[in-house]
Amino acid sequence: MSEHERSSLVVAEETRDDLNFLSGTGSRRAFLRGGAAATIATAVLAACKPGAKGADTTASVTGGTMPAVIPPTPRESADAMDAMHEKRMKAFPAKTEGKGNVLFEPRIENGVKIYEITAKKTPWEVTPGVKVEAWAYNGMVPGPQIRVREGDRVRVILHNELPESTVIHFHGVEVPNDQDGVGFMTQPPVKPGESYTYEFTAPNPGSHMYHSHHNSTKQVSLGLLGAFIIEPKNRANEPHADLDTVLILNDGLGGYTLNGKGFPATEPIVAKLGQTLRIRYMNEGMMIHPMHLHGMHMTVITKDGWPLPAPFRCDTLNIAPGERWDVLVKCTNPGTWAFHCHILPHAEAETGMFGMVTALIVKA
Ligand SMILES: [Cu+2]
Repeated sequence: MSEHERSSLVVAEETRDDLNFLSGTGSRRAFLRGGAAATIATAVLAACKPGAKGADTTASVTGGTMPAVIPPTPRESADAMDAMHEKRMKAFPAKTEGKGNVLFEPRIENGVKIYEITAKKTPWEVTPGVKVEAWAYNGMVPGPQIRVREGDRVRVILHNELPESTVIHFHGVEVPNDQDGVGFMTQPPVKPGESYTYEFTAPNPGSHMYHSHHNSTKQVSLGLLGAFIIEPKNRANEPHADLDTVLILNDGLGGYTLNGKGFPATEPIVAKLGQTLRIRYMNEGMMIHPMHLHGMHMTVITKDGWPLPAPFRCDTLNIAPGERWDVLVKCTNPGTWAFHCHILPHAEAETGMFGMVTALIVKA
């Protein structure tokens, strides 16, 4: 392939790359546009082959004539595609600005844990170079991770700096009715520029969430969401875990994301051989996401914070919108293992892996 051919192909591929990245979703439109770019690339590649075999023949196209084209060989096509896959994989874990789900250290006043949360528009880098305008809690997506203990007195003060009203709902947390955060059902919406205070005693332990419950299709998918974990007062029945990871799935504005980032900007989970990892899946999106782990199995221990009477094992666990599932992984198999949503258009395209993909790295 000449330099000209190569550069034409690369330009077209970069265009498709960008489209996939921008949509982050492998959406039908992006897919079709990507396909168009690929067709152009093939045509350009072939048309630029000077003196290629058959160049003296002509083909009739819409009444005119043009030189016959010679498509790239399967090997050339495969090499071009594989180069994109390799580039994406080698970029992992890619650096991006901003990190979500950071542990929220409360201010404590008279024994009350106080969490001040400002909802505001924030530029958010989902994958390297791709920024979206997120609606974020305290400037991050997911919002800061709230972790309290059953019986703690908790106060959440919401400051609304968005151009719309909003509220905070504590998803899965069995709060008194007037603290449930549903506009016009349990409280008036919090208008732009206003603040609102929620207060309750942390009830049922488990992996829960907090998110907007006002115009939520837009507000939650733009990033107004976070983990709300209540640890049990009595830890005697808690399973042992060396590592505790929260994995929040979303499929909104930023495309398919794990903790607010798309592959290759997702964060790998790193464990030592023999360690037990607890993963808390939370789906804040609008679609199901069957999360699949290579090389090891998961033992599912809780559903929506409630311990299962009979834990079960699997390697693929479907996480539906609003659900939380806690699993344990005994890290017995060393290596870097793919860990991804198994709805394949959420994870892998012609340009390589994207979206809901990360890795579990078990270090020997
Ligand atoms: Cu998925």
